[in-house]
Formats: sequence, structure tokens, C-alpha cells
Amino acid sequence: MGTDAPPVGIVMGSESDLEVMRPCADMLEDLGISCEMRIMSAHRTPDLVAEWARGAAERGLKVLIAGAGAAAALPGAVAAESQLPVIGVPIDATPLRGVDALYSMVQMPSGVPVATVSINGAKNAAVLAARILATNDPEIAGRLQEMTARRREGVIASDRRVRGEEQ
Ligand code: RP5
Repeated sequence: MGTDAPPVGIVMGSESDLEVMRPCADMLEDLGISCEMRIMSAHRTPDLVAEWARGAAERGLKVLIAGAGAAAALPGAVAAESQLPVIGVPIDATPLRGVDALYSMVQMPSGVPVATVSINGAKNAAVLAARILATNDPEIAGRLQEMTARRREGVIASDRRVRGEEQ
């Protein structure tokens, strides 16, 4: 088992997905989690996808995040080649606004799961990956709790402002 890779691997089907997927890497960075980002296509570079997925665990990756739009076979193709947890991010990339990608990855055959988040839900993919890592890393668990507390306080502050209690 190698340790040269970061704990999270992010792969997307096209450079056109980067705008949606970049916030995933940013959220991981905010949580102190390093990641690698790759662009590979299940339909256009299937061999590279298989090679990356097959070698992921051996390189030290712990969680894989795959974003794709349209036919969106990428998360399933990764899950078919790796025993690591795979989180799928459906991307709004066609006139079907991501529903095509959602349906392409959520209904996986038994034994080959893809944990699918919402359309363009790249930030939640990062949080879910962090929660998986946190099961074995108290520091990440603590940072997740701090993030949850900040988000709670943010909503409470918004409520106060809307009621005129705070400017
Ligand atoms: C998918 O097709 C990609 O993930 C992208 O969301 C969509 C369009 O790809 P490009 O035509 O922009 O390369 O495979």
C-alpha cells in the first residue's frame, strides 16, 4: 500500500466540469484534506479511467469523487474498478439540466454502489468524503463539527437580521 497519494481523488469527465467541481477541492482544503484532481472520460479515455481506479487504493487514496454530466458513466466506471467508496456528482451539462447525469449514476447495479449527491452538489461530495475519513481521523471530525457550528451560527444570525435585530 502506497502513501504518495492524498486521501481523496477527484475525477471529472471534461474540463467543462471544472467550474462545478473546483468547489469540491476548495471545501476539502478548508477541511484540511488534500486531494488530487484528474480529468478523464469514461467514454473517451476508458482505459485511463480503469487504470486510475484500479491503482487508487494501492497509491493511498481512500475516497474517490467522480463528477460527470450527460451520459455520466464516469462514477459507475470508477466504482466498477475500485473497492474504495465512490461519490458521484451529477453535473448540469446539457439541456436536461443534470437529470440525465443523475439518472445515469444513481441507479447502480447491486454490489457496485455510487453514493450520489445532488446535481452540481460538489461541496456535499467533499463533506461526505470528509465524514468518511473522519470515522478514522479525530482531527477531521473536529473540523467538521466546527464547520457545522459555523453554519448553524450563520443561519441564526440571518434570522436575527431578517427580524431586524441585527444590521
Ligand atoms: C460528460 O459530458 C462530461 O462530464 C461533461 O459533463 C459533458 C460534456 O463534456 P464535453 O463535451 O464538455 O467534453 O462526459
